[in-house]
Formats: sequence, C-alpha cells, structure tokens
Amino acid sequence: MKKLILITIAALSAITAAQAQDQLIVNPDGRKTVSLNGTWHYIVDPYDTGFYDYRFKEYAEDNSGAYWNENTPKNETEWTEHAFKSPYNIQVPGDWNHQDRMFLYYEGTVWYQRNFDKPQMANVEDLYLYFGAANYETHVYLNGKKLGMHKGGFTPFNFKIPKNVLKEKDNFLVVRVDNRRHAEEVPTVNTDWWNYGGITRDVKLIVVPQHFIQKYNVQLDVKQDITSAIKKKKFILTGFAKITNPAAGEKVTVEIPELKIKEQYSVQGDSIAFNFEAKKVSLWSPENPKLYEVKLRYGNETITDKIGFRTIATDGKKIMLNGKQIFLRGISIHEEIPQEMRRATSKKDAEQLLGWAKELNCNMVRLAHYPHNENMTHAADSLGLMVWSEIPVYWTIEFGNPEVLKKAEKQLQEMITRDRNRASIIIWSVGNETPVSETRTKFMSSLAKMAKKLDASRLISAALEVHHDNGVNLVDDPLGQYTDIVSLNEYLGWYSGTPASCRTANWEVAYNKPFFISETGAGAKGGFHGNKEARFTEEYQEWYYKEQVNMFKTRFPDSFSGLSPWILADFRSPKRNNPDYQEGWNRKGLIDNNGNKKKAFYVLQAYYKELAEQEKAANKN
Ligand code: GCB
Repeated sequence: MKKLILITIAALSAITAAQAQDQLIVNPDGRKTVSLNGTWHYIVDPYDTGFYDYRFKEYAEDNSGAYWNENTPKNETEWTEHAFKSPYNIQVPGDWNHQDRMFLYYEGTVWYQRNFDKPQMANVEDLYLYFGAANYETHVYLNGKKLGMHKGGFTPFNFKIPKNVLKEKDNFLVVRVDNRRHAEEVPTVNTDWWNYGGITRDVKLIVVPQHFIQKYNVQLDVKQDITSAIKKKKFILTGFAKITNPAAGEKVTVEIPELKIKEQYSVQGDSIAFNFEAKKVSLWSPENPKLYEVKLRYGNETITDKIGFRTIATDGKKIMLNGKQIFLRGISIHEEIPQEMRRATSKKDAEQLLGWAKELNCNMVRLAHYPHNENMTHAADSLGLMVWSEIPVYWTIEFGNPEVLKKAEKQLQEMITRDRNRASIIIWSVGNETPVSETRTKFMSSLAKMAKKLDASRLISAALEVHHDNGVNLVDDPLGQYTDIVSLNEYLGWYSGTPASCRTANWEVAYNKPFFISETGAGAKGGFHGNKEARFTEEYQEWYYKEQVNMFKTRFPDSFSGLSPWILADFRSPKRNNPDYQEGWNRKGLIDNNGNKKKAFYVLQAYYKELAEQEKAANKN
C-alpha cells in the first residue's frame, strides 16, 4: 500500500496541545477489562456526613468517620456510625431513582461501595478504573486513598490506580456521587428532564501495558473529492493515535484486514498521524451500514474496533453524505426507558429505542440533550442511523462565567474523544435554545470553533429559537454564522396558536446553509381520545403532525434538509405538573410511557416512508 504525505509535526502538536488535558482511554471494550458492574452497597447521605466533619470541613484522608474508610467495629464496645452492608444494595449501572421508591425525587449524595480482587496482571501492566458516566460530581476512593474527582453526568472518565494502593484481595472501592444541580454547572439548575442520579453507566477495570495507545482515530480524509474517489475506487484514509508513556523505538501498526491494509508508523513525541490509500472501500450509509474491523497494535496490546467510513459535508443549502444529497428523517430521543422510569444503559435498551426509530422509517436520531451511552452510538453504527450528538449546554447556562465555559469545553472534548470513530455521528451539537445575547454568542461560538478544531470531519450545529418579525418566522440567530447547519426548535400550534396556524406561516432563513428542524411536537396522553381541538388528546397531536408535515411540504424554504421532532417517547420531567394529563411527564412522545404508539406516530411514519421512497427513486435515476 502506497503511503501518502505524513501530516507535519506542527499539525501534530496542534492536535496534542488541544487535547493535553485529556487522559480518557478510548474503546475500553476493545481491550482487556474486568467488569465491576453488579450489586454494590450504598449509603444515602443528604447532609454529606461522610465527607465533612461536624465543623463542615472535609475529612482528613485517614479519618475513620469518612465514608471512604472501612469502619467495621472490631468488638461491641467500638463506636461507628457508618458501614456498607446488605440489605443496602444497589445495581450498577443504573440511576438510583428507579431502584427504590424513596429515591424517586432524590437529589444529593449517595455513597457506593464494593470490593474487588486484583485482576490477573503481568508486572508490566497498569490498571485504570473507568466509569462510562456518573451524574454529576463523582469522587473516587480506593483503600482509603482518593483517586480523583470528575464533574459532568454524561461523559466517561478514568483514573489510574497507583501500584502501591492496589492490594491482591478485597480492594475497598468507594464512590461518592452527588447529583445536586448548581447554577454554575453544565447543565444548570433548570432543565425540562429529570435529573437522574447515580452511577448510570458501566464501571470497569482496564488493564493496559505501561506503554499503550490512549486514543486514536481512523476515518476517510474529508479533504478528498469523494465523488471521484468513489468513481476511481481509491480512497484516502487518515487518522492519529496518541500514546501514553511511549517506549523508545516502538511502532504503531494499523491494520484493516478486509481492505488488506497493514501499515506501520514510528511515534513522534507521543503521537502518530497518518494517511494511506485504500481501494474499494464500501462506504457506510443508512442503506449500507458497513463496518470494518480495525486493529491498532502497540507493544503488547492490540485494540480492536469496528469502524465505518463515510464523509459528511454541506454544499450550500444541502447536506451531503458520501457526496450525495441526503434528507435527515430524524427523531429526538432522551436516554430513558419510559416503561421503567429509568435511564437507558444497556445494549438491549439501545436496541429498544433505536428499534422504534427504525420502525418510524428514520435514517437519523438526535440524541438529546447530552451524550448518550456508548451502546447507543454503537447500535446506531450497526443499524445505519445517523446521529446528532449534543452536550448539555441548555437554556440559561452562566454564559459570562469563564469557568462554566471550561466545563462545557471539557464535556465537548470528552464526547468527541469517546465517539470520533463512530461513523453514525454526523453532527456535534454545542447546545440547545440558548437565549440570544452577545455574551452567549461569544460562549457558544467558541464551543463551535473548538468542536471544529477537535474534529473537522463532522458538521457543527446547535438548536436555535425562532424570531418573529412582521408576520415572518425568521431564523436569524447570530450563532447561525458559526454552525454548518442552521437548526431550529419550533412549536407552531402548541405553544402558540393551533395547528391550523401552519397553513399561513411564513418562514425565512437568514443563512445560505442547510435548514433543519431540531424539534417540533405537541403533548398527548396515551389512550386519551376526543376532539382534535382538545389539548392532550391523541387526536390533537395527530392533527398537529399532519399540519406540520403539510407546512414542510408546501411552505418551507428550499434549504429544508431534515427534522428530528420532539420526541420519540414520553419522558419524566418535574416541570410538567398538569394533574390530569402530565403527572410529572413530558407528554410529547410519539410513544407513551407504557410503550404504546400514539396516533401521531403513524403520521410521521407515513411521511418518512414517502420521503424514503422519493430518495430511492431519485438515486435510481
Ligand atoms: C424545547 C426543549 C426541550 C423541551 C421541549 C418541550 O424546546 O429543547 O428540552 O422538552 O421544548 O417539550 O417544550
């Protein structure tokens, strides 16, 4: 295989400087791991008694009152006021709210504990403790020593376990998770979804050699002319790998057996950057969700991944997948299993949610309003669903606070680092419905620029709000200058007027870019029927969707490139307190909280079928 231009050292150091803070190990499942999922013990601690002494000062590390220290009395005269034991058991992964009625509305601290034995390891190996996510602030202790702290409820993190802390048997692992909301966090105090707490995603030990690949990327080079590459059946693949603790002279091998690729690269500093040519790549798309086995070898470790290759770009007002115009038939999804009132975590959960999206004839999903678990993006890869992935910069974040910007940047970086090898992800979204002001635009545009800098191969967007101007619905939010797609949340016929208003609505978009409806929707209580004019009936919601679809067909600008209505299924929201119809649920789901489809589901399904057929016919010509 012919090697092409090696990316310059300057470009390489730009990558590493931007990501210097980031120690996240990618693709744990492609490595040697030991799961710590299962039954843990817990203590509910609303007053943080295990963290602070009676003067409300953080305990010294060795204080026996601190909950990170084991404190089982040796005899009956010894005094203690905490211990981790049955029946105080909790399942990991899983939010705490659904695991016991007393947790239903709990926000505060819960301590988790379990023991583990040292896994089989060679003495040239290291151990990391990896969390898929815990919401929101997590402190981790092993055998009484603090390993670290992480903020952010929807992105992964890991800590190295020092050799002198690890024991052969009965390592005492304690995790303090606090999901209280704060004005200066991301998201902030006010959201339209329930703030599920706990260790919501997998926990595992990753065993790595002392010298290992921390993260990598393999993808199609966005700079090539994809149409001519398809014609010539010759493609350029590009990527990088970053090594933790590089060993002198050790090389990285990148292998894609099915494409007969096997390349070796010398490490410069702590990274490699590469470009190579591949023939006859079968490109990833919703019709052909082809994934290739990719192997990266460094020293004693071979990491295996399954990666799809595709390009995504815009051309004026069009979105182009692999050089061809595509219309995004999407649906917005919260990471929630409504029938069980819990966060979705498993592969099975992902298959349920994305299976419903497939039934709707979707080719795309908007994973709102935060990065969903890895099972979702992996399932989207194999099912051929394009993904909009978003950080929880939602509504009224403290835009003037530079510390808040850093927190948002960190979550953006963690999201991109984790998922940049997922072909399904085509859009990074930097936020949702942020109110227009100069300070906010500065904040949001710097996130958009950072996303582009970290990953120039995907489109950047953000869900914007409409501006009513002289009878025109005008999409002119200044943030639109910085996004590749101009996306809008609109609720014409729900929050204003009736669905009939769609018949006379005028729409204008101030940008020569693809226009996307990131939300539209109306509430209906599943099984509640009546006049179509009556709010919360399935008939009202059905009418709303019919009028909206008609408006899309007849009154929308030619840049209209797709939609992801709000929302696939009802979800818990403490803001929704109508005692007859809502009872703590946002009812805009096309599927109700018992898993039943509402009438509007079939309206959207039929619209998407029609669009899919049109696309098929157009591709034949
Ligand atoms: C929105 C928000 C979404 C809400 C939805 C609603 O615009 O982006 O988070 O849940 O409206 O139901 O009002």
